[in-house]
Amino acid sequence: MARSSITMKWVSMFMLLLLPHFTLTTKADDGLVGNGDFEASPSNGFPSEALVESPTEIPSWKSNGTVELVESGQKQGGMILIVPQGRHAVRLGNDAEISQEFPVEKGSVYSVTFCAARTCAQLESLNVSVPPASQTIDLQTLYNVQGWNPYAVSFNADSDSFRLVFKNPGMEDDPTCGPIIDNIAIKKLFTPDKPKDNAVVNGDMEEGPWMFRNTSLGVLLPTNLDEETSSLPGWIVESNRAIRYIDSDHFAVPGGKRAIELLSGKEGIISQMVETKPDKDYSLTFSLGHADDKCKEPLAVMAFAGDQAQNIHYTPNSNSTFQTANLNFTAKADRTRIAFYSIYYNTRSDDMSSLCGPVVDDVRVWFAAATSLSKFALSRLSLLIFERKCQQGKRINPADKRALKSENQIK
Ligand SMILES: *[C@@H]1O[C@H](CO)[C@@H](O)[C@H](O)[C@H]1NC(C)=O
Ligand SMILES: *[C@@H]1O[C@H](CO)[C@@H](O)[C@H](O)[C@H]1NC(C)=O
Ligand SMILES: *[C@@H]1O[C@H](CO)[C@@H](O)[C@H](O)[C@H]1NC(C)=O
Ligand SMILES: *[C@@H]1O[C@H](CO)[C@@H](O)[C@H](O)[C@H]1NC(C)=O
Ligand SMILES: *[C@@H]1O[C@H](CO)[C@@H](O)[C@H](O)[C@H]1NC(C)=O
Ligand SMILES: [Ca+2]
Repeated sequence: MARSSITMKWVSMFMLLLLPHFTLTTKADDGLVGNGDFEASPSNGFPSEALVESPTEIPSWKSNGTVELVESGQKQGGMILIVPQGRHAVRLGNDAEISQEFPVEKGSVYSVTFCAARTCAQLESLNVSVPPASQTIDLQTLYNVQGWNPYAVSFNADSDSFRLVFKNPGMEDDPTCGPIIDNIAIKKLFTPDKPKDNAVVNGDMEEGPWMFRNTSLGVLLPTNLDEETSSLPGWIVESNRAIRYIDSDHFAVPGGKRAIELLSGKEGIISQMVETKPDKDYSLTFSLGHADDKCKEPLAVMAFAGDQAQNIHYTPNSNSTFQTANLNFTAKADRTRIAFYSIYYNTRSDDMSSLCGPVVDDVRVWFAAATSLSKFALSRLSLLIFERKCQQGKRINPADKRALKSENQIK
C-alpha cells in the first residue's frame, strides 16, 4: 500500500518533469489525416482528366502506380463516379497505392476510418496496412444503395510513427476499375474501465472508431479476430461480414451516442470473452432495438452466453425504439463467450437492398439478479419497519432485532 503510494508520487513527479516535453512532441490529432479528404489542391491544380504519377502530386500523400484524383460528377463509360465526400476523392489503379506517415503514441491502438467505393462489378478489395500489419477489406458486398461506405480498421502503434498505406491489390483487365477512397481519419482508442457491476468491456459501445458528423451511413466494422486491436474495444467481429457502428445523430440508439446494428443475418457476428467465475449464475442483459432507419421488420437476435443460446424478437412499441432482453447462464469457466447475430437478413423498406438489422447496446453480464433483488427488497422492508418503530418511539424487541440482523446479512 505504502509502496504503491510512493510509486504514485514518483510517477506524478515524473509526469510533471516530463510534461513540457510531452507538449513538444506533436502526435497526430483525432480526425482527418493530412489532406485525408483529398480536397487540397495539387500545386499544378486539380487534373480534370489527368493521371497523377509523380509521388508528390497529391498534397500530403505519397503514391505509387496509377493513382487518380477523381472529381464528383466525373463520368466513366456512362457511369458517374462516386465521390463520398466533398468534390474530390482518389482512385487506385491495379497494384497502386497511396501512403502517408505521421507521428503516433507508441503503445496505443489507433482506429482508421475511411470511405471506400467500388467502381465496377468486379471483385474489388482494398489492402489497408501499417506495415507489417495489414487488413484486406472486401468491397464486394454492397451494404447500401449509395455505393460507398465508411469502414474502420485498427492498428497497434509499435513505434512512434505510422506509415498508413492503402493499396489496391487487384489486377483487373480494366485498370480503371480500382476502388475510390476518401475521408481518411484516425482516432486513438482507449479501453474503457470495466464498471464494478458489469463484466463486459465497452458494453455501452460508446468507445469506437472515428465517425464523421456529416456521414449518415454509420461505420462498418469488418472482420477482426484480434481482441487487442479492435476498432470497438473489447469486442471482436468474428464473421466474414461487417457489422455497423451507428451514432445517435443519424440513428435511434438505445443509450448514449453509439450502438451497433447487426447486418447480414448469421454472417455478422460480434462477440466478447468476459471474465466469469465457474459455477456461478449470471444474467446477460442488453438493449435490443431498431435503428429508426426504415429497416423492414421483423427484427430479432440470437444471443449467446456460454452454452446458452436464445433468440429474442424485437417487439415494436410506439413509446420506445428498444426493449431490454436477458439470458441467464451458469458460467463453466473463468472466461465466457457472449455473442450476437441477427436472425433475419433485413433490408430497408424504402430501397429493398440496403442492409440493416437489429440494434444492440448496453450489454451487461452480472451475477443473476433475481435473488439479490428480492433480498434488497426484503432489507428495504425491514429498514422501513425499523424506521417506523423508531418514529413511534417503540422499543424494538430482541426478536425483531435478530430478524433485522439476519435479513441484512442475506444482502
Ligand atoms: C511501387 O510499386 C511497385 C510494384 O508494387 C514496387 O515494385 C516498387 O518498389 C514500388 N516503389 C516504391 C517507391 O515504393
Ligand atoms: C497488404 O499489404 C501489406 C503491406 O503492404 C502486405 O504485407 C500484405 O501481404 C498485403 N496483403 C494482401 C492480402 O495483399
Ligand atoms: C458537411 O458539413 C459541412 C459543414 O457543416 C458542410 O459544409 C458540408 O456540405 C457537409 N457535407 C455533406 C456531404 O453533407
Ligand atoms: C405508451 O405510453 C402510454 C402513456 O404512457 C401508455 O398508455 C401506452 O400503453 C404505451 N404504449 C405501449 C405500446 O406501451
Ligand atoms: C433470468 O432470471 C431472472 C431472475 O430469475 C428472471 O426474471 C428472468 O425472466 C430470466 N430470464 C430468462 C430469459 O429466463
Ligand atoms: Ca451506447
